Amino acid sequence: MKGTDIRIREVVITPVAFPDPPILNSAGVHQPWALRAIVELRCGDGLIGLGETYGDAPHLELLRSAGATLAGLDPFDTNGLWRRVCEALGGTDSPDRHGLTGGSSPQKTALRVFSPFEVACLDLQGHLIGRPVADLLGGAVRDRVPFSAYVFYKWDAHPPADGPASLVGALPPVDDPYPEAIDPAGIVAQAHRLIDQYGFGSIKLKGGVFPPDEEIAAIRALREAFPGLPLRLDPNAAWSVETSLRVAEETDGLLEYLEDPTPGIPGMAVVAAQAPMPLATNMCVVSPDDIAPGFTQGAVGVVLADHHYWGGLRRSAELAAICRTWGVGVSMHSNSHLGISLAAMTQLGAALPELTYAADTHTPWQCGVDVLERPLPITGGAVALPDGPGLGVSLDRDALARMHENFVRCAIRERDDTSYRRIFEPGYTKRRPRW
Ligand code: GKR
Ligand code: MG
Repeated sequence: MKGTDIRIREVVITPVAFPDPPILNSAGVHQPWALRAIVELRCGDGLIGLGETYGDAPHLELLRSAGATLAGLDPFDTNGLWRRVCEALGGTDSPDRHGLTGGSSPQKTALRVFSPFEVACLDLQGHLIGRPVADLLGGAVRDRVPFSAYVFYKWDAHPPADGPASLVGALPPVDDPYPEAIDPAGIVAQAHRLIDQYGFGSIKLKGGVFPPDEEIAAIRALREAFPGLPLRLDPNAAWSVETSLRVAEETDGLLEYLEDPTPGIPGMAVVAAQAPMPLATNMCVVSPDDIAPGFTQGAVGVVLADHHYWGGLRRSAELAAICRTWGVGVSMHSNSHLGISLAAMTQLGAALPELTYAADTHTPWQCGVDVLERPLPITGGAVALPDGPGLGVSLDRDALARMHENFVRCAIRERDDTSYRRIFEPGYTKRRPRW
């Protein structure tokens, strides 16, 4: 390292778009393109650190203003990074519109903007010392990180983009191997496909789409089809406390955890006090300020860490340590993402003694598209910690350029599952709780 100028010289933020199948949740349906931003921190000697984050327009604007202050920063100085990001944002509070990861605050906004830069700094640090990021997080406690099959209710295909649907711009070329799934048989068939291809050892059903009894029937069908696999159900706060308690009772013995059945810490606490299984969350304990109320009220038994909004990998490890102190389990949350995020989750998951459950990932829903030269494969339901230094992945510049071109040409600038669904069902609204 001696003689190398390791300071950051250039920050490059590239927004990209990739095809996203029409999968359903309690907010609506996924738009035809998912947006991400790829962050590159370039320092002396041509070294590049990579990060990945959301690609929505308001977030991009904040990334750019924070990124503009980073020249000259030492990539080992992540405290200095935090200071610069906070100064650049000046207390901005930028909520995400889909609301699937809880409320917003200036602190949560800063943690979200900081995250991809922190990951890129850790990637650089790893390259500089020739060690994987997991070593910078305390060392690997496992060499394979387990992920679960993420099963979604789904339309067969995006409706044709004429008439009002032209608002989203040209539809991506169809390369979606997953047929319609709107009932228990469709859900079981999709789970079989995911498990056959990736070997997942647990299953999460994204609920909150159909009336609860239909989703309970889907869980029963999954239990029958996969007697040995742990199951989870996540309706993204679509149910009242009363409905949540009924579903919890009816799924007794079927679920390893029930995720965000109802909105808010107080409601979750009432359900948690009576439910026979632990409650998990990526909606009510979603930032440092939520930890004390969430844990003292006993609202959750499992937190789904997500480095994209918990402030990067080190702060996610801190969150896991706090969970350990409180006897709360740890899993990992996912939104549509690409391979840099999967690599970051793998490095973190490898180094977290507290990871008590297989993590979520949307990777299969990318349908093979990525910005990486060699995306990390999921085999036997897990991702092996890569051998190389840093995150262990490198950019495919041609793919990055193509996916940036997708971004420029598609008309989507913010994730908005509700407005997209409303194009096809004019009366559709997002209601939490809905049942
Ligand atoms: O991608 O539709 C989706 C999911 O519903 C996602 O947005 C959620 O944030 O997967 C997430 C969850 O666990 O709530
Ligand atoms: Mg969830």
